[in-house]
Amino acid sequence: MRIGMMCHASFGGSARIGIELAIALARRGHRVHLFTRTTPLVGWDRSNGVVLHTLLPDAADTQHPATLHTDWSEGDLQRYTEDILRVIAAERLDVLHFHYAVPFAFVAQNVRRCLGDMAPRLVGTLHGTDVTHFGKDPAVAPKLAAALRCNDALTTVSFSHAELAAAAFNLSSRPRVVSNFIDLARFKPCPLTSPLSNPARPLRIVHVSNFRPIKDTPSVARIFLGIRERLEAELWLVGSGEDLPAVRALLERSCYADDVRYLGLQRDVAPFLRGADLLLSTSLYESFCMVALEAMACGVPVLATRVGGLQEVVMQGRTGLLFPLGDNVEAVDLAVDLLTDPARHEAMRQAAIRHASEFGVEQGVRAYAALYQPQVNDRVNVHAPV
Ligand code: GMT
Repeated sequence: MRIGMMCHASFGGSARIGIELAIALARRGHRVHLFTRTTPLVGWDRSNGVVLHTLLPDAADTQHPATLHTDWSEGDLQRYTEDILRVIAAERLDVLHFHYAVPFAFVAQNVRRCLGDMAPRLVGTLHGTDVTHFGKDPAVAPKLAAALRCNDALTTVSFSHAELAAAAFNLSSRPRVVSNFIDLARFKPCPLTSPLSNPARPLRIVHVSNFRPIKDTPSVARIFLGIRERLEAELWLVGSGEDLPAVRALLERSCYADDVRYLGLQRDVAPFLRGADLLLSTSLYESFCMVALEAMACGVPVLATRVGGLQEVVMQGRTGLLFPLGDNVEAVDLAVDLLTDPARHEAMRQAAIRHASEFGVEQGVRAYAALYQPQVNDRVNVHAPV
């Protein structure tokens, strides 16, 4: 097939899924065009077989790399749409698929407006704050809902997020669920023995995020300090973002400041996950939580808030432990119990590896490729006037 893919270029799960899907489809012999604002920051290699179309030179993007650039100017949107229309005409694209609705659902809507039924099959994937943030914004939500109705198929990454999306945009049916996927060749445990059986190093808790308020990273600090009062442990913080200075200040005021490592933004988080005993996620909401899946694939149990799609990604009590949002005391108790029980930790680690093996690239590619074929029943939204 001839496929166009739109996604953000920054760090972040939706960009990674869009880019990895594009590359995987190209490897399977499809002709794939990727449309991004600037060159993707993660996972991009010119020899990957995907044709990259960027709107701007890389130096023109001055936003923090962990931020999704959603507020495009009208001019940028128009030029991006025109570039895509040119490629559709020249290459006769069969499919145009976006990952993350803002601003790409509006581009798909423009394509529908220009080409009507001659448009390629339009597929949209909702990822997170495109629903939870923009779906609540009265200035954006109605327009976004109208744009989403232009798609032939709409998907999202978990059942709980599908429910939220249907309510936020008043959709006639829930988006289909296509789970996120990871490269299991990259996210794998090493060595295959429990890190807990290595007395030579302290227990290691890792947190990976973009340190936005939705990640509630001050709770990462508080939970770690609670654990540290009861156990020798260190905290690895991977990533960067607006709340990192406050988190750092909180940790540096404590007597365990020397037990924290600040590792910054990393293109490849696998080595940091692999060296950890526990992944800690304190998000107020996650539609999925890619890093939870990546950690499990590396043999690292997850301790996370019981929110959104995390309840589908982590098997409670088997591949990780979920605690009620805001109950940091419970989180500390759960962590200490697990980290002081090597047999239970090892069982959880093995279960996590097995469970994550069901989320390989092949599964994701197969599910999306099926959606690219026109089907009678999959029109979540019959075309409304645009
Ligand atoms: O929605 C966002 O805030 C950003 C988005 C992204 O591009 O990283 O994250 C969402 O999509 C990821 C990939 O599907 C999910 O793993 C994240 O859970 C989700 N974030 C939220 O729901 C807050």
